[in-house]
Parts: sequence; C-alpha cells; structure tokens
Amino acid sequence: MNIRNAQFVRGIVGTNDIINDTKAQIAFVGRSNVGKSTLLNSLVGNKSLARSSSTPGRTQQINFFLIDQKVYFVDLPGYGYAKTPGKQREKIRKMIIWYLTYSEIKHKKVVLIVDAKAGIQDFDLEMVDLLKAEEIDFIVILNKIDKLKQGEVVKVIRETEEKISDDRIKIITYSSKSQINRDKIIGELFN
Ligand SMILES: Nc1nc2c(ncn2[C@@H]2O[C@H](COP(=O)(O)OP(=O)(O)O)[C@@H](O)[C@H]2O)c(=O)[nH]1
Ligand SMILES: [Mg+2]
Repeated sequence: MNIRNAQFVRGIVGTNDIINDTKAQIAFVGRSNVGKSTLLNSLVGNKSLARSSSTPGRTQQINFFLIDQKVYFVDLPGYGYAKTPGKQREKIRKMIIWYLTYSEIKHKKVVLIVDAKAGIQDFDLEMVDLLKAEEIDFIVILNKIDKLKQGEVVKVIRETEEKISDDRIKIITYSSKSQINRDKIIGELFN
C-alpha cells in the first residue's frame, strides 16, 4: 500500500466540524521532540508536510492532514516538555486528553511514539493507560533507533514490552533515516 496524496487541511485547538467527519483518524502522539511530525512526513513521503523542528514544544495545535481523500493523519502537540511553561503544558495535556476521549470520532487509531534512547517514560505510560481505558486501537513506535547500538535496541524493546504488558499491542522500531519498517507501520495503520 502506498500513499499517493497528502494535504494539510486545518489546525484546531478545540471543538471543530472536522472532528465529526466520518473518515477514520490516525493520531500521532508522544512527548515533544520524539519525532512525531518527521514520522508522519516519512510515512507519506513528503519531508515538509508536517512541520518538524529541532526546537521541542513548537506544535501547539492539532493538525489534520487528509491522506488519499479517505483517512486523516492527526499530528497532536507533544506532551511533557519540561521547558514549556506549566500552564501551557497543562493546556496541551488537556487538549490531547480531550481529543483522545472525544467519543464522536468514528474510527480512531493512535500511533504512540517513544524516543528509543530515552525509553518509555511515566508520561507515556499515562497515555498507554488512557488508551487502554478508552479501548483505542494503538501501536507503539520506538523511534530514532539509528541512535542506538544493536544491543540497546534489543534491551529497549524488552523493557517496553514489560512496561506495556499486553501482547496484543504491537511495538515497532523505526528510524526516519533508514525508513526500515515503514511498510510494516503503514500495514498496521491501514489494516
Ligand atoms: N536521529 C534521528 N533524528 C530524528 C528522527 N526523527 C526525527 N528526528 C529529529 O528529531 C527532532 C524532532 O523531530 P520532530 O518530528 O519535530 O518531533 P516532534 O516534536 O515529536 O514532532 C528533529 O530535529 C528531527 O530531525 C530519527 O528517526 N532519527
Ligand atoms: Mg511535531
């Protein structure tokens, strides 16, 4: 399966018509700077679609991209970035929770992205618990594995499996540099 067309539709910060669109939505969530926007770009094969940044905490709205006229990719702001002021951080956290728990969205899948070097953190586990409680279908991406040695990759996969402790949840390693597992991720998202 290949993505042929991807376009930015709009960015929202709260209730908006687009939420009630009957198309499926695949949301990218994770801490700031883990590579959410870069992963989204790498899946659609367009390096500049979602704005990626080396400065964490830049995306502060929920961005909708229409993929092949049938699915939305939804780029959520990153949570848990220490340098974002507390009030703003809480606003972002609430926005993410609002989006994930909003029940009107018909088909929702989530890609939870973790920086493989940092490993899965408390904020991520909070997200895992929320996704489980809401019965949202999700996969976990251990991202930026180009920064790890082979032994470290094996270790972080094992640690993540232990912390998530649910065999049904797929854990997939990725790097936007090598793009190995790109087809596997796309397969999981569009099955
Ligand atoms: N080494 C490496 N760097 C990456 C990878 N993916 C993203 N980055 C870098 O990580 C930084 C944050 O990426 P971005 O996509 O903006 O993260 P976001 O805040 O989660 O959306 C940027 O400087 C990217 O170039 C990857 O797979 N490997
Ligand atoms: Mg981003």
